[in-house]
Amino acid sequence: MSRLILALDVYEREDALRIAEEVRDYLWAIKVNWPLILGSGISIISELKERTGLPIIADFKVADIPNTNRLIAKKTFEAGADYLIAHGFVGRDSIKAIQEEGEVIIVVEMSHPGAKEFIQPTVDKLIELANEIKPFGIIAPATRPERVRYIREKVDKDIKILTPGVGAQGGSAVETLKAGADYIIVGRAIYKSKNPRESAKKIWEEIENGA
Ligand code: NUP
Repeated sequence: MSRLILALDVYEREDALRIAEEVRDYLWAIKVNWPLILGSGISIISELKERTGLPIIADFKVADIPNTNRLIAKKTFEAGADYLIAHGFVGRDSIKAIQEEGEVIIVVEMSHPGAKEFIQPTVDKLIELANEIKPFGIIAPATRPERVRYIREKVDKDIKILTPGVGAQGGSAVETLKAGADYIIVGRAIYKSKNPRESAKKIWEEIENGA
């Protein structure tokens, strides 16, 4: 099974469906984020699922009180999403409210430079939270393989590590997998490519050969 996740951050429905169909053979799942939902509506989730047969991860980075998190999660899972990404810093109760509706993925450390300001100092506590409430997975930065290694050592083995930051943000798929990541998330390096299928294939091959 593939370990590549496509971050499909385009606005238009037609672009999203075309790219998804072109690259689906090399993917484990498709991640949708606000740009696509705001551009094409929530129904794009079920359309992508029907066209590709792949799991859909809703990257909404939910960060609210338990009741609002629950209301958001209900609609997201009803729309066909298989996983919902949420921030852990809002606390256990907010995450548990999502878990009552479906599978959650918690952000433990983000991939951009600004993550060093507030998120990185909190990582140990977010790992503790993950180990306690056992989400499907956590997000860790492919831009910092040494941090993926650190997080992998501390987080329970059965919790998957999903890592954005490969390609456009400068991270390497092979280095990130060596550090202990389970899945590689790639957006622009695939959907902005002149030939998305070729680009996805190349990254897939890197993952298969180098990991
Ligand atoms: O820490 C994170 N970094 C990150 O890039 C957490 C994320 N969810 N993402 C998302 O992954 C980001 O919003 C985008 O959807 C994708 C990376 O896209 P790209 O940099 O490969 O284009």
